[in-house]
Amino acid sequence: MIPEFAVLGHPNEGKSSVVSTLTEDDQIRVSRIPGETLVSRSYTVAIDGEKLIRFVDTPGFQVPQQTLAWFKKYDGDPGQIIECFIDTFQNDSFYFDECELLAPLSKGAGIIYVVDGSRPVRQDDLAEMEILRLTGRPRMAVINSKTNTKDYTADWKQEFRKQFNSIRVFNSNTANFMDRILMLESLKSIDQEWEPMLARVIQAFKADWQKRNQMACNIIIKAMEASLSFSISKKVKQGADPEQIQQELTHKYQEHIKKIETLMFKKIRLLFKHNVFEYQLPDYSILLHDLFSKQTWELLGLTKEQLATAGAIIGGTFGAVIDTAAAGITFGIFTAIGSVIGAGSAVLSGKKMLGRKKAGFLRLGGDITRLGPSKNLQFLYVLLDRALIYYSHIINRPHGKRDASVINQAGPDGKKGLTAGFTSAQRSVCARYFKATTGRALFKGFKQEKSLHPFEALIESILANISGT
Ligand SMILES: Nc1nc2c(ncn2[C@@H]2O[C@H](COP(=O)(O)OP(=O)(O)OP(=O)(O)O)[C@@H](O)[C@H]2O)c(=O)[nH]1
Ligand SMILES: [Mg+2]
Repeated sequence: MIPEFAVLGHPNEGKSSVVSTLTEDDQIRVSRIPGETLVSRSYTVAIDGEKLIRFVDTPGFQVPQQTLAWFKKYDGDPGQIIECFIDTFQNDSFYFDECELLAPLSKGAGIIYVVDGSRPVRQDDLAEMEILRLTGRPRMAVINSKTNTKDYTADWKQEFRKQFNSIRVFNSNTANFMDRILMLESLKSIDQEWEPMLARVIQAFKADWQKRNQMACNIIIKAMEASLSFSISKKVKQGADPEQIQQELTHKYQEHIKKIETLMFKKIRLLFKHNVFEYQLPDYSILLHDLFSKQTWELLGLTKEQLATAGAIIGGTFGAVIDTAAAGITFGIFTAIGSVIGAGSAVLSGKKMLGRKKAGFLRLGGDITRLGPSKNLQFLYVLLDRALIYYSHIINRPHGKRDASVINQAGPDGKKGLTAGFTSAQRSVCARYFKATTGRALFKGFKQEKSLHPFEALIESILANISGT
């Protein structure tokens, strides 16, 4: 036996949306048009195969006044009132929805009654509340305000105090993990019998969240490692146009890293169970800019001066330039992102490095140019900021929120990402990790492990912080 709650209410108040958010199930149909949910359907939350709690989505009340009239006249066993109602009307189409929505209660479900707090209380609502009281089932009222133009929360609360064991404001379009936990905490108080079971559910939810954060941390680190260490090389034929090679390599380099990032975003999205909908980023999001665009780098950390120099050299795109000033086919490192490292095949095969010129230059052995791994620590911060912004959007997006029109609310994207606020100790963790990761990409003997653990710990603590856990 697991705790089970039927989510009841008037049509179009947000019942399905509440169930969707509570169960993190984005397949549940939510619609602007009343009458979307026609039959009751249960949604079980299971973690690692263990079923923990069940919520039943139901159609809205259609004829509450008539139903209440019958309930008031009923003089049989109060414990049998729901069964008797269903027995009486199960073949009567007039009471079809009422039979459907009351059925889960006869099987022992508790009640979560959902109302839209942005509209006033009406007679039909009072009738619904009275019916629910007469069922005798443990019940909680939830105020889920659909708009913030008007607020009748106080009026609703006043009515609810007469009829419900617990009242909670829970917005299915803004609720995050902690709001869901608080909702479960409130459910504990509606019936003592459920208390231990719900305590267990809460504990399992928290452990699962922690596990997901660890997995998100791994996903982010894997992607960062792949991006930072990535390099691409090409044979240069005699008489080839260096500019064309540079463009080609830059394009390939950037496309590859963008792919890594896109895949990382997708993994995070799926980890947090946003399966059905491609997550639509808000209009203000930095993530709408290309990873390699000037806007991204400006917003996430490069100073005006750095940008000006970078822009002057490469005409507004970040990438790499071939150092034409050097004699022969020698390639220079451009520091904004990747770098063209003139590197001989000996270096690429990890054997012997050919003559190193001044800082940042590698003398080319003759026929191979290489772009990457990144030489710019800022690249790590840009990648990390974007990953954290995405994570933050995803974990703060409730599954029951479907309308694109309401997406544009204040969010985590500010000018400058989170890393701009890093302490010097945190920066040094990042710098060491960067050096080890990019270094290892070039020289096999380079040890990375020591720098990895502090970096992992740093990211894990940031994720816990962002999710308020
Ligand atoms: N802005 C906002 N819209 C909401 C909220 N909850 C629900 N909605 C919207 O209200 C409409 C109805 O939501 P549903 O969850 O389908 O409502 P329902 O009570 O299940 O409706 P029926 O199944 O028709 O009885 C949808 O357009 C939702 O997107 C909310 O908290 N905020
Ligand atoms: Mg519905």
